[in-house]
Amino acid sequence: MKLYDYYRSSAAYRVRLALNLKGVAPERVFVHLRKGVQRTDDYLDLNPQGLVPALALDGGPRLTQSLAIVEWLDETHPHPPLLPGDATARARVRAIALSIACEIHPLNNLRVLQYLTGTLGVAEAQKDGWYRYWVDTGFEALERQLAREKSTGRFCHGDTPSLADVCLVPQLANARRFNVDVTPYPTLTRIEAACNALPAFADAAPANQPDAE
Ligand SMILES: N[C@@H](CCC(=O)N[C@@H](CS)C(=O)NCC(=O)O)C(=O)O
Repeated sequence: MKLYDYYRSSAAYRVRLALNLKGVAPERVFVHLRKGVQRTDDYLDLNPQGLVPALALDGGPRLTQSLAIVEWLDETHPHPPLLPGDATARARVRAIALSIACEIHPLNNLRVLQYLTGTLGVAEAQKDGWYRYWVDTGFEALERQLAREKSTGRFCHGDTPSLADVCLVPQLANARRFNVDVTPYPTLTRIEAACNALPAFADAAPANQPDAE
């Protein structure tokens, strides 16, 4: 297995977390997003979307989209599970994960921010305002949800890490990089601290990757 990765990519960070939790260590290939390697013919041949992560499986198949990769890992390496056994609980965990992966992350992706400043000529300060606005909108809703729901435990769902935590921790790391004030989100940061106390989370952090700059 080969993971196409970039230390600062929060979508790749989700997959690194899931791999570490499962104890799976694929070969790593680093795709330098700031240098545009994701838009080269070689990489587009691997993933026509020009996004990381991608996971090339032995024998040929290539998986893309972080949540699809994490669910594939969960199905092929069931222990420890990243989704609960109960269908209603599974829907809750997926909803939390999707509230980050679909409602926050795509609006703040590198190519979106580059389109704002490059094509539309938006100033850096306005771009940063855009970034913070969409993070705050998503985090406010998630904080309200997690603070009031009884299924929230030490982690987003109960007392073991799940797909939801695998999405939350990278998004918080990304928010801090853009100087978002996370103090209004005490439940999210409490869960983040519980996650980061685990070696699987600490080892997947951007600063601890071989391609970190
Ligand atoms: N929905 C995709 C998002 C992947 C994605 O947006 N990756 C970013 C890094 S976090 C990327 O490769 N960006 C390259 C670019 O914007 O040019 C997933 O979950 O895998």
